[in-house]
Amino acid sequence: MSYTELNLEDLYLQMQDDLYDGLKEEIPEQVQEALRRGQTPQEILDGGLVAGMDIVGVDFRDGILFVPEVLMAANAMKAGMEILRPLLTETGAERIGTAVMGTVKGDIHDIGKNLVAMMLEGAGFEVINLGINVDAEKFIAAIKEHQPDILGMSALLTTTMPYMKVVVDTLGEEGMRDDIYVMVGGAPVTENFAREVGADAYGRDAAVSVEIAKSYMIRRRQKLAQPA
Ligand code: B12
Repeated sequence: MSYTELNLEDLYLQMQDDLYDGLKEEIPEQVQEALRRGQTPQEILDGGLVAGMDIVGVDFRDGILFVPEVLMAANAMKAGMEILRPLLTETGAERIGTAVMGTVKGDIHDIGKNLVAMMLEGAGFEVINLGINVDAEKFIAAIKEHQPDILGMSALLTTTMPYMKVVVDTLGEEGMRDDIYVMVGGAPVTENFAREVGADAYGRDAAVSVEIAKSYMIRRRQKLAQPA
């Protein structure tokens, strides 16, 4: 199908509808069309992909959609994100820091975490993305290996959120807590919860998370530049 005759608003509505229906072939074409019309990756995420996934989320909660349908929608979303990935990660900027990221143990949701990872890359971070279902041992091993400035943990389930505290506590036991800035996020996570588990920051969405990470790096550099 050609999307050229749809106006921009209808193109976004079509994108949301097709994401809802898990149409993995259509979404990339629509994303391309939006790009052709000069839309930015952020506008496409907000107006099409994330907006569509929000509707999926509501109907999943209300028992109208079930896991297989949501999985199809998630795959369609990922197909769209693949088109945006090079644009979100392309950066002329110098490396400003390193981040290790993962979705915590027991949790397989990775769309939001991957979005944050892509946008951090776009902002000049090197990101080591550990994927889903990551336990404390794996986080610690990656931190020892890569010596990142930032650890980012994602959780989308109320049952897996508490595992963030396990990781933070393990960092403490290993004597590594003070050397790393811990950021947490995911739909059920809140500022308060972040504080409770001993994280340094909560990222509501990808754009805010990137700002927080960047300003942390500036503070860190200023601190390192000060004479002891
Ligand atoms: C897609 C989806 C799935 C897909 C996941 C596919 C994938 N590859 O990710 C599938 C179908 C596999 C799935 C499975 C399940 N899901 Co689900 N899922 C969703 C859904 C609809 C959307 C999540 C999403 O991708 N959102 C879009 C992204 C862009 O948003 P986001 O994740 O919030 O990320 C943003 C911010 O939170 C933040 N962020 C995220 N991570 C991080 C990390 C850091 C470090 C920072 C700083 C910021 C940050 O930035 C992101 C970008 O802006 C949500 C509904 C919802 N409202 O969240 C339910 C939801 C999370 N799922 C839910 C449930 C119950 C399940 C299942 C248990 C269902 C089942 N019975 O099997 C399983 C769990 C399996 C498991 N062990 O993990 C519930 C959780 C309820 C609860 N209170 O815990 C929800 C809320 C749906 C609901 N309302 O009932 N799910």
